[in-house]
Amino acid sequence: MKVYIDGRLVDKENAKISVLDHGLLYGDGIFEGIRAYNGRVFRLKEHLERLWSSAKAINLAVPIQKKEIEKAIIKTLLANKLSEAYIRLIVTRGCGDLSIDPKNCTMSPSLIIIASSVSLYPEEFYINGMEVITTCIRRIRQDSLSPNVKSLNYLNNILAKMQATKSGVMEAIMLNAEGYVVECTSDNIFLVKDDIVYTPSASDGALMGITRDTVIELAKNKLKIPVKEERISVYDVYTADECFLTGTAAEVIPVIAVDSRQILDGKPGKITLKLIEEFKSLTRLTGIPIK
Ligand code: PXG
Repeated sequence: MKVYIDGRLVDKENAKISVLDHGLLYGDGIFEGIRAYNGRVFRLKEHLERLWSSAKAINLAVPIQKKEIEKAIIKTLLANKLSEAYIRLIVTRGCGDLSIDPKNCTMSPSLIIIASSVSLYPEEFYINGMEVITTCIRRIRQDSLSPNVKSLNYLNNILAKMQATKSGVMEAIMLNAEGYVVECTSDNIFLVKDDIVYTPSASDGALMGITRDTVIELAKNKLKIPVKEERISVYDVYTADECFLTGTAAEVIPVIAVDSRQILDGKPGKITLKLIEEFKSLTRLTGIPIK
């Protein structure tokens, strides 16, 4: 595997950064998870815009221009001979000293691109659905840190993920400080009730996921189903007709049980399955071509 670091493609064994990089010392940095399908990078413009917004929010200067990052991603995919890939883009704060203040980070931020073939969940889950739990770990309040900053510090989501794993499932629903459903540890959440699609709104602290946006568009424009961005309670989840999760790594995945309660008859819902199909065909046909 070849990894891109600051303009160079190196073997993964040599893909190293300094122990004094604040990305490592404090989780001070940002990332994006992107996918390539069928030789095309899906929604690259949106991912780069979100990266730039994350950078702006934490006052970090991305070391190269968007067009250059696009070229670097393509170069990395070609070097690894990948046409279907999960791409991780990382920008660290850079090297400093042992104080949290980034003013001492005199070296420029590092840009890292890792591309590999990855599937987050077993194939079987996409056909038969998956079970999730509600975690007691709350999402960080958005008045402390916006969920839209995709920072290198994912500890609260990691704690929630660990709780899911300990409980024998692979994903957990996270609530905000008020106790309303926000999203999962690395996916957005959707419900279907009486042929209307619901998802938590930005004001409840959900990350404005790029897959979330794509699915909202597909539901509205392709399936002609209304979508409401609304406050959702755990009760709403338990009593929904359908539930599914979205994320770049997860794509669109049906949920069939939450906290040991079956969602309707415990099978992936009709609208969920249609959205999975629409998502699959869209991702194969759109995006920035690799060659
Ligand atoms: N919510 C959170 C908290 C996320 O971290 C999403 C929703 C989905 O957003 P997109 O734009 O990808 O549709 C994410 C996605 C992984 C992984 O390896 C994914 C994410 C973060 C960390 C790991 O699956 N982000």
